[in-house]
Amino acid sequence: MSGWYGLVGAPTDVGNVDCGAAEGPGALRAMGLPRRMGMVDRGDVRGPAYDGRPDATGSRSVRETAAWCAAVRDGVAGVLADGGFPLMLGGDHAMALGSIAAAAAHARQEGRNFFVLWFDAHPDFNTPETTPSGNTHGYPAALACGIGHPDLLSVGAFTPLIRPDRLIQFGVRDIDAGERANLLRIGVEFHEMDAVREKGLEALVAHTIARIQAAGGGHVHVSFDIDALDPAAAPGVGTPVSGGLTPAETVGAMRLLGASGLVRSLDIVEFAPRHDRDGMTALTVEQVLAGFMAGRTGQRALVA
Ligand code: B3U
Ligand code: MN
Ligand code: MN
Repeated sequence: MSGWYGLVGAPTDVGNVDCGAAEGPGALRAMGLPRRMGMVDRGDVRGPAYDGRPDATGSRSVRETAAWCAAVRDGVAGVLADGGFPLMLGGDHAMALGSIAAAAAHARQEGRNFFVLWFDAHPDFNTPETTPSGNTHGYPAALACGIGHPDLLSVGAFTPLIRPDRLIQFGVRDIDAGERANLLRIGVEFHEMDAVREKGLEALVAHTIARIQAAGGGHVHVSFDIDALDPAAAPGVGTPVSGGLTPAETVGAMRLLGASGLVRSLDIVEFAPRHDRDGMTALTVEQVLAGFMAGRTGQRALVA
């Protein structure tokens, strides 16, 4: 179990024009979060500026997204190679393609099953054929499952990076029609908010952990989009959707995930400080992270 957290910043909103997520890592550093939480700050990766001109598929900033994701992939791979626990701080959610490419390669190299748990108001399961916006932050989960723009699929050393039945989504509530068809066709398990309300987030996550353990465990990557949370608690995002997760249930679920000992890499994305109110979103992010870390420490104490 890796004892240190390696922060990899990806300050960009190349996946959604000027949504404000580029300012996320800098704002959290200015508030002292990485230091307070004892993280090793490996700095920011860099990449090209946003280009709003759509390509032949109608997608925007594909080349730029691919360059950023390759840099994120290498930054996250570096932390894993050095024996740390990578925390990728976005940036928009397109960056998850880079961290998942690194995590999937690491899992394969270590001979572990690979799972991704996706917390988000949006499934991010569009392809160039189904996107209503052309924004690449609507693509990464589909790309990880092997469908989408070829210039983005090539960020990973292999494709698909995840077996679609090993991607599980929680809290989704804003799903485009073509995107829903993609999810159903590919066979992704997605828990919409009505299911979360009915069964409880912690119960759903506990069930998922048990299922992964029954499958022999593995490397679980958690990709957490801040807009999974209800905007009342986390208004600092570019695309808020009402009716989301409460901080309390999210902290509980993250604590369970930490304590499972299965999670080996994490993304926190889409924090847009310019939309925050009185630092509420930053505080919620810190609570969610603290819950995860506390679960993990408890797990280590049990094992030791
Ligand atoms: N599904 C829409 C909107 C969206 C996706 N991710 C966010 N918004 N944050 C799209 O553009 O693909
Ligand atoms: Mn997302
Ligand atoms: Mn989202």
